[in-house]
Amino acid sequence: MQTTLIILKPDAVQRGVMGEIITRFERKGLQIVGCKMMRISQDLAATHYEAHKSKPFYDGLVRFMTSSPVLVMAIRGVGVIEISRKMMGATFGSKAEPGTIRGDFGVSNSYNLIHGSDSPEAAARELELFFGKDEVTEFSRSIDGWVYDLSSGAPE
Ligand code: 3AN
Repeated sequence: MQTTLIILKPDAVQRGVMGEIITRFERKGLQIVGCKMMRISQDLAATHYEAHKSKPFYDGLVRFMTSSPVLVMAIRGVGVIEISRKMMGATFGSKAEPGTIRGDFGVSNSYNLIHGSDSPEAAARELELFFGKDEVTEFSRSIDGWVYDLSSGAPE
């Protein structure tokens, strides 16, 4: 089991598509174990995107991410990092395949609706940045025996 950080960016919140995006994760069988709305501070945006500091799009990205509230989620599942990245689609809305979140909900290359951690190391770092310890709750779901084959003892 893995947990990843998903951010529904200001454009997803303002355009009123949070519910449709959350529904996709729920329908997939992934489990939301943390969820809150927040306004990202300059400091948090700078830390979160520090790897992109030298990029030409960095200032615009920080301005966008701090411009309006976001919805941050901790989402759990077997292989959730790879699965959620596939569900998000390519970085640019103009390039993302139909069927993906970015491919279905947007056309912009800057306003691309969603962030998802891209590795286990990034997920651990980003979850700690955005969530306090008691804000992510581990709980068992009665549907897990139908979402996963649990007959071997491990979810498959
Ligand atoms: P992804 O979110 O698909 O992992 P990254 O990690 O390459 O994409 O980039 C982080 C964020 O920076 C993206 N979500 C996107 O919002 C923004 N970004 C990346 N490349 C560009 C670009 N060329 N122009 C504008 N924004 C960009």
